[in-house]
Amino acid sequence: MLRFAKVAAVAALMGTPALAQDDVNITLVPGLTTDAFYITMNKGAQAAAEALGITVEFQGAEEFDPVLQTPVLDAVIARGPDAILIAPTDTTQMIEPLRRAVEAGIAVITVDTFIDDGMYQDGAGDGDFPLSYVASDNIAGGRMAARFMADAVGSTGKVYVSNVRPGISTTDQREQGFKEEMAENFPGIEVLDTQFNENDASLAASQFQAVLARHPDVSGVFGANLFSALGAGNGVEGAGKSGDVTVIAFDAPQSIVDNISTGLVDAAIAQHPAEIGYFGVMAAYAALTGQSIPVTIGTGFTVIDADNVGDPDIAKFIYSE
Ligand code: T6T
Repeated sequence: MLRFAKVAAVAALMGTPALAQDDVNITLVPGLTTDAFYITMNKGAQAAAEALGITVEFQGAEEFDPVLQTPVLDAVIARGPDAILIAPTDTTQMIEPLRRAVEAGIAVITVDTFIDDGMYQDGAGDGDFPLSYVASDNIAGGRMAARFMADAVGSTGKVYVSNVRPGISTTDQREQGFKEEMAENFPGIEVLDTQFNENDASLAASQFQAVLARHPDVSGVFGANLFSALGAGNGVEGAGKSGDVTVIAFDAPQSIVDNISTGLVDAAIAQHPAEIGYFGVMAAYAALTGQSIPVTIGTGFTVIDADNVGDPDIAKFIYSE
C-alpha cells in the first residue's frame, strides 16, 4: 500500500499523480451493511471505481452501532487501504478509532455522517482530521420534512419525531431542522417528545401506539430515517390510523415508496446515496493523486409523494435492496 502522507509528498514534489491508477485501493465502511441506503451508496461507489479503474471494497457491521463498527474499522486499517470512506456511527465515539487510521497513513473521508462538529481541516476540535465530508444537508432535510408535515396537517395539531438515538450526526440534524422550522414558522403545531427506537422498526411501531394512547389527537409522525419511518408507518397502520395520521419519511426504500402509493405515507425525502458514494470515491481518488479537494461536498434530495410516485423519472431515486 502507498501511504497517504507519502503520496501527498510525492505529488507535491513531482507535480504529477502520485499513485498509479491500479494501485489505488479504497474501502467503504457503511453505518451497517444491510440498509438499502448504504447498499445504494455502494452502488455509486462501485460506479466511480469502475470509471476510474480502481478497487473499492465494502466492509461493515450488521447494526448501526459504534461498538460493532470499531472492530470492523480496525480490521480494515490492518489491511491498509489507501483511503477509507466511512459513515461513522457516533459523533464522538468514532473519533479515536478514526485517528488510528490517519496515524497508519490512511486518508479518511466521512460519508453520510460526520465526527465531532463536522467541520474538518479547520484546526479546531478533536475530530477535524478527515479530509472531506460528503453528505446530504440534513438540517435542510429536516426543515423540508417539517414543511411537508405542516402542509399535510393544516399547520395545527400534535406531531412527534421518531428517531434512532442521540449522537448520530445525520438524524440529530434532521430532528434539529424539523424542530427549528416548526418553531419559526408553524406555531400552531406542538412537537411532542422524540421517541428513540435504536434503529428498530418494530420498536418505532410500538412507540406510535404508546404515543397514541397518551395523545389520542396526535396528527403526525416524522420518521427521521429509513427504519424510523418504516416503523412509524407500520404503527399508524396497525392502529387503524392510516389517512388520519400523517407520516413523513426520511429515506426512500421500495417499502416506503409502496406505502406512499397506498396513502399510508404522505411524503418521503429521498436522499441521493449513490451520489454520496460516487463523489466520495472521486474525492478520495483526487486526494490520493495529489489534488486538493473540497472539505464538504453536498448532495441532493428528491421528494416523493402521491403526485409523482408513479412517474418513471422517480424510479432512479428509490434505494436498491
Ligand atoms: O438515513 C440513512 C442515513 O443517512 C443515516 O445516517 C442512518 O440511517 C440511514 O442509513 C437509513 O437507515
